[in-house]
Amino acid sequence: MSVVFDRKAGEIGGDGWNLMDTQERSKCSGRSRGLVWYIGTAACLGLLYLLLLVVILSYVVNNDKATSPQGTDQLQFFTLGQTECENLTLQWIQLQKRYNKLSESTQQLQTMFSSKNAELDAIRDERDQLKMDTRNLTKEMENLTLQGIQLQKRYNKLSESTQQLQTMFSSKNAELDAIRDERDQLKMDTRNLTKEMELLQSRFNTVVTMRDELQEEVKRLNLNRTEKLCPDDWKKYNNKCYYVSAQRVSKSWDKSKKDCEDRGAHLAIINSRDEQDFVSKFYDRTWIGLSDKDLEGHWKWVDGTDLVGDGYWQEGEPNNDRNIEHCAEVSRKGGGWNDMPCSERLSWVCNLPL
Ligand code: 2F8
Ligand code: CA
Repeated sequence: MSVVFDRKAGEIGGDGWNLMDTQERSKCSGRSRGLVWYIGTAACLGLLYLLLLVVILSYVVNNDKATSPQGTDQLQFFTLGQTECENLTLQWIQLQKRYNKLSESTQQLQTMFSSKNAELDAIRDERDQLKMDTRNLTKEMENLTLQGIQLQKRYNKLSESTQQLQTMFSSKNAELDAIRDERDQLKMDTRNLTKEMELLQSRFNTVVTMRDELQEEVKRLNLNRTEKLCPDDWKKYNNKCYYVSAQRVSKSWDKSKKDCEDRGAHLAIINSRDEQDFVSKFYDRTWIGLSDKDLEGHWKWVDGTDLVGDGYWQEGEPNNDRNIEHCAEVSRKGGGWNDMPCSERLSWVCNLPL
């Protein structure tokens, strides 16, 4: 007898199984009903064998009544019945053994079935978990895809900006290179000019020395003369020589002072009304050698002597207008003095006693 396990239905089938009708099979279906079914089958088979035994015995009795003498017949019948009974007992024992084996197989199958069922449940759980994981992963993947798209957009924008910056950087670099070249050129020019200036300064110093020597020589020669003379283009007035700046040339007070000193004289020092009138007639406005640069209100001449007396100030002067007037000019307006900002550019007059 073979036994088959139907995984789908969870039922057990086989040769004995097929002996049952459909209704009985459905009654006996299911895991717990297998054992009952086998016991039922065995009982049915037992009953069948008993029935068969009764039928055979009755057949033998009837047949012997018709064919054989009475005493011999009874003995033969008994012998036959005993043999048949022994056969049936043997068959019953074999059937019992097969039933036991079948029970064992059923139990094993039952165990296997339970273990397989547990395995199946575990696999189902695993599958469900995997399904859930897959769903989560799909969602995550969708999110990541969205993020990826946004990231790509940002990357593209960043790339554009980088490119623009790169372009700007290149242009600035070129500009920087040009400026560097220019700077280097200017440095070289400055070096050359410095050298040239040093050369000119040295020449100028030589010329100044020569001029001073010549002026000394003129002074020495003049001392020996009975009639003292002023240099060419200078004016002589009351034992003083006067240099009057050229027309349309103007300088600040300090530069005018320096010019006079370079000529071996000083910015005009005025000691009398007569001299004041003489100086005021050359130009509308003229620097003279008087200032209060060192101390406000303390007027001094360029030779370091203080202004003695009231001087020849115009009315209301010196007024140190806007607190920036520290140098004196002669202006034709009344011919008197006025204090002015020293940076003002005016004509100037130098003088030098003979
Ligand atoms: O420019 C400065 C000058 O301005 C006037 O003269 C035009 C002032 N005179 C008066 O206020 C009367 C100067 O004092 C001044 O120096
Ligand atoms: Ca003034």
